[in-house]
Amino acid sequence: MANRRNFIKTTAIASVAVALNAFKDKTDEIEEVSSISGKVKKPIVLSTWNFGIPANEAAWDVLKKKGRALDAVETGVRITEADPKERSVGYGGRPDRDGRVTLDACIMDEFSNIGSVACLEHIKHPISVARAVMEKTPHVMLVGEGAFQFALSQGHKKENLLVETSEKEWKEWLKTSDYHPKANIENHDTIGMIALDEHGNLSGACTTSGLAYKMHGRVGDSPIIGAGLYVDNEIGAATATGHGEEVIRIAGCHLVVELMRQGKSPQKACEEAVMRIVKLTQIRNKNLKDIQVGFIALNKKGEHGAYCVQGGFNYAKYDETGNKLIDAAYYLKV
Ligand code: SD4
Repeated sequence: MANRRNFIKTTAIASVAVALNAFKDKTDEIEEVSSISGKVKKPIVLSTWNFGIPANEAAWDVLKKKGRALDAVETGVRITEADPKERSVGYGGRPDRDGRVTLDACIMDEFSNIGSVACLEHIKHPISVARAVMEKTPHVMLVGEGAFQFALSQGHKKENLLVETSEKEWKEWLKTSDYHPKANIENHDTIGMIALDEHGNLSGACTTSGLAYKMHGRVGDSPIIGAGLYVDNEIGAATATGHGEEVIRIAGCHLVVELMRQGKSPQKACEEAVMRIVKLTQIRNKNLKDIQVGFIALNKKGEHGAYCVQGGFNYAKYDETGNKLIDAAYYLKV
């Protein structure tokens, strides 16, 4: 450790001395966290809601073969995207108020490469399109028709994603057109997945059809790096579910990761981010009962945490002890 510290200090002095010295103490802390390999719990994967269980299974198949966290999270969330019975992600997702299924997704790897798509229609696997944006374009985000054309160019097929049940429900909804997104509908929303692989690297993926009956063109937090997902391979990763507008307002997942950088545990970091939402809801004179947001987080040591505004949010954790659903602790006790 001492040698390592000396090395860091020497390097700092030799290169950008002024800038790095300002952050020297913090750098030492970060190195300590990432260098205690004996205590790191890995691999581990976390994902939101009940559908995290089968998604984690697929991710674990990659992780247990010493695969890359990036491949694990993409493989994992594709399971949910392809399932027509999951009515809030990918194929089978509920439509917007015009009856159009529009999908949002993003992905982030251990090198801080990022890719994202928003308001993408007719494509079953937005997460893989997001990955292609990351790996094959000079950009980080494509939306709407541009994202769709890019998906076709990458070999994705145009498909009808509106399943019969969703169409029936939407037609029923049109009779009142009452838009009040509720918390925890059917216990599943966005799937956000974060993983730490055998090599000690972190990645994350997040994919959703967004809030049912949203305005056409509405984009939530899920495809926005820093809001619905954030990964810093030196520190940790976080992903979110719930009312995207509230997550975007506090740049939620970036906040969770920055709180971990300041030394907070993943649990404390999630709690503090939720408290920021609670406070802003009061300042804005809105009713907290109408809001649900949940965060899950993982740090470089493989420690995890989760917290949400109100009860009902759960997440799946797969590590060497198995694949389990865990109820997240929550703020609003009434
Ligand atoms: C969104 N956060 O579009 C997503 C959807 C979700 O509960 O998780 N809904 O705002």
